[in-house]
Amino acid sequence: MTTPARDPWWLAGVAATALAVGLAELLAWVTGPVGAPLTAVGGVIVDAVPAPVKDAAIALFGTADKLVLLLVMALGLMAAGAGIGAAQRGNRPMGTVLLGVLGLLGLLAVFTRAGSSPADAVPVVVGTAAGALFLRVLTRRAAPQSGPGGLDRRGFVRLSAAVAVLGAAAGTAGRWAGSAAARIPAARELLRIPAPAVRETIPPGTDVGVAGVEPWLTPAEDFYRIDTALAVPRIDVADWRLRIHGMVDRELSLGFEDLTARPLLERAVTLACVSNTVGGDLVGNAVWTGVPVRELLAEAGPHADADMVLSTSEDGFTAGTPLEALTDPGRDSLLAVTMNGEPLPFEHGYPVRMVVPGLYGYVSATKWVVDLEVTRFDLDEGYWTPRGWSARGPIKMSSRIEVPRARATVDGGGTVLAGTAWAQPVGIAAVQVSVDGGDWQDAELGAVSSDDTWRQWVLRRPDLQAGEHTARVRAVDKGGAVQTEEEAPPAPDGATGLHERTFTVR
Ligand SMILES: Nc1nc2c(c(=O)[nH]1)N[C@H]1C(S)=C(S)[C@@H](COP(=O)(O)O)O[C@H]1N2
Ligand SMILES: [Mo]
Repeated sequence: MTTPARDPWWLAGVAATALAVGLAELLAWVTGPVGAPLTAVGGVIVDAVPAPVKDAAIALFGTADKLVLLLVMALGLMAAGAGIGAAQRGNRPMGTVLLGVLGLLGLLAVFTRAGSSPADAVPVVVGTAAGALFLRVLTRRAAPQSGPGGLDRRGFVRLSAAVAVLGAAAGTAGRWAGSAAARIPAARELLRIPAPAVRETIPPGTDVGVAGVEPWLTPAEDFYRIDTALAVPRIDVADWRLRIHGMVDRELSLGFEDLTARPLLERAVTLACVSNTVGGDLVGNAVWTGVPVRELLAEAGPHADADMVLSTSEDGFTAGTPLEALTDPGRDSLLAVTMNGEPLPFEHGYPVRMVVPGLYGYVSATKWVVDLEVTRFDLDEGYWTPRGWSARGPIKMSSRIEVPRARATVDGGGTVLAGTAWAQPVGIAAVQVSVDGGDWQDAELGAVSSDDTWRQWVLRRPDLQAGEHTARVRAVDKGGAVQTEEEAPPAPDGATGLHERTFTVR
């Protein structure tokens, strides 16, 4: 059986090829840029072209040289598609076979690229299969004996043209989205942020050296993450701007380089989430560098009757921070650009976030921050305030037992209790432990670089007898306040109560 000669099979071939390549480009947006066939084949061409030809192309087309290469490849693919269509007309499975060969060449190109993995085959394989399926469907329905469901010449042309346009649109969308998605992580890797003008001195002994206690400095990948973002914003530093406005004498607008050209301050600060329960893990300590917010506010000149700064993120989250927490010379509130020595991870606010010692994250730690509006608590409110959380959120003093683990069995004679306590920005003066309702005993404290971080503690109790024991912990801050044992849930302004652990001594 041959297909009717009246139909423009070259168009069907172009459509099948456009569908195959376009779908593959779209899928590569999901699976990663290495699997994009046009990029891979383009890379092979660029690698193969001799230097003088490359130089001539750049001289001729300038920065449009890549666009020209893409257009040339698109024209080449259309020619190949016309050939595939012609082959399908004359000798039915031949076009499908040629499309398969084209797909195989695409795959070979993908696997010559650096960093390719088996998953990068998916876009080309699925795209080629879709193109082949289209050819098969068209071949069946264009056959004269296919009956009522059959295609006449007009239907054949319409369907082919529609699929060709669909393929081209998918490819364009995939390349556009893929280039944006790949460019920004690459820019983050290459970002050079000046060294801080003022460094934090971290003394030895911040870690008390007990296995099982959270490290004093939390690695970024283990740092708790809380936000309302369904998709993590990916902001191009070149596009980032911060506007400072509202009740100020002078509005300010800064780009990323305007910000990092200022002297950067390095500070270790422990962040905590208001949703953290007593003994919970929505708390972490990192070293941040950034520009003190008070310096920018001083330039803007807040009005005397302002008492709040509403910070807004790129994705619309807002936090209302007391103005005095940002202008207080004794509290280094930062517009932070690094976390533990690296540009902020995307999840933690790249390229710029707020870090305010002593306030829960929901009223201060805006990630992906783009706007600071000086205002008043009686005029504006942050995202969580109308949702049942207090407008002001100072962090409540807390402490937890990390060792022994819950219901652990420990060897007698060497019982060690250890954990972490925090009371930023006042600072921890003492941590006390009571076992089985006995006297409160002072634990040994780890070193800290300031009062804005948590502090490790350890208490050795070799005297504990075999059997089950329950320990409770409480902190005392440098103002003399003792952590309350009164229990409160996280809402509306932070949990209270004492953490306890039950364990067995063998
Ligand atoms: N843009 C934005 N920033 C935000 C939030 C958010 O939902 N969106 N959540 C806040 C809350 S509730 C907390 S506890 C901290 C958590 O910061 P982290 O995810 O870096 O640990 O970010 C704050 N900043
Ligand atoms: Mo939070």
